[in-house]
Amino acid sequence: MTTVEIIGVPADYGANRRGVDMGPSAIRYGGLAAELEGAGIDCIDGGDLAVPRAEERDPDTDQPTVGKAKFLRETADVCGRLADRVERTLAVGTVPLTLGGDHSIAIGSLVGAAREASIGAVWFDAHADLNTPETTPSGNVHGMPLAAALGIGAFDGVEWANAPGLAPENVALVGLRSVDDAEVELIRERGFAAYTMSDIDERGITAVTEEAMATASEGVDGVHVSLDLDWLDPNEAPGVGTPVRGGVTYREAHTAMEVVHGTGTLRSMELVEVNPTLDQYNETAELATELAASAFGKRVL
Ligand code: B3U
Ligand code: MN
Ligand code: MN
Repeated sequence: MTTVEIIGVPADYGANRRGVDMGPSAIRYGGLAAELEGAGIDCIDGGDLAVPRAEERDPDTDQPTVGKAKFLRETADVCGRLADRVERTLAVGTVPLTLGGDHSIAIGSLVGAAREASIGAVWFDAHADLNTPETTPSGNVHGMPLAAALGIGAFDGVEWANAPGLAPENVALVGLRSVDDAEVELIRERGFAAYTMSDIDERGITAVTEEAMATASEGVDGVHVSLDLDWLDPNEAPGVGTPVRGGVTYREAHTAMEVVHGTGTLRSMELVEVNPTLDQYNETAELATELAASAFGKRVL
């Protein structure tokens, strides 16, 4: 029986809007443990990492400056501790399910998952999250975690940020529709497996997700699935900080998660960018719990 450990990370240092720090509570209230139990999963709630409130911090002063990235010291601290937790969880044969928080926490998830193993990563997101401290238009680290984990840009050689066992050929991005020029260049240059919404329209979510999972799992120990709720259309998931029209539907999202489960390669997962202050009756958090359950094998019959 699969055992999943929930790790809450109430951090919003990397986002441009406040509120994602309430994500872990909202997802728990949304019924995560019950949904996972419905999937036949043994579920442990490991509680939340301690994260000091962003109001107590100054984004610009007293920071180790790495390009234009904001709140880097705080992000490094949170991600370092999350990486240790993820690594320990995996070491005892348990699957970490991390609840954000903004997407910058994925640096910690990836580093922890890729310390003692080789991994692939599938990034379900409207955005590519491949900006660097030099190319970022916003300074927000939630637009950079994939670049950081791959040691791209000024993150090159920054130990807390680079995921040792994650190779670029095992990265796939799914659902892109808001990509900055520098990210487009990087995707082309490095040849990342990247699927836009047009690819999903043309080929269907099943074929695209199967191909993404095959790329990510080729020759590695397992796959990390990073699910940014802004991957979905804002009609389905209004409670996110940076909604982008034209995302996947409710059905497509579930189908993709069922494909993830069907591959048998899921090793760690995270749900990020749920912002309860922008949500309607917690529906985005509830959707996140449902999608996690599908990824872990929940079926109607
Ligand atoms: N690419 C933009 C916007 C963005 C990325 N991720 C989110 N928004 N959620 C940036 O700021 O890097
Ligand atoms: Mn993201
Ligand atoms: Mn996004």
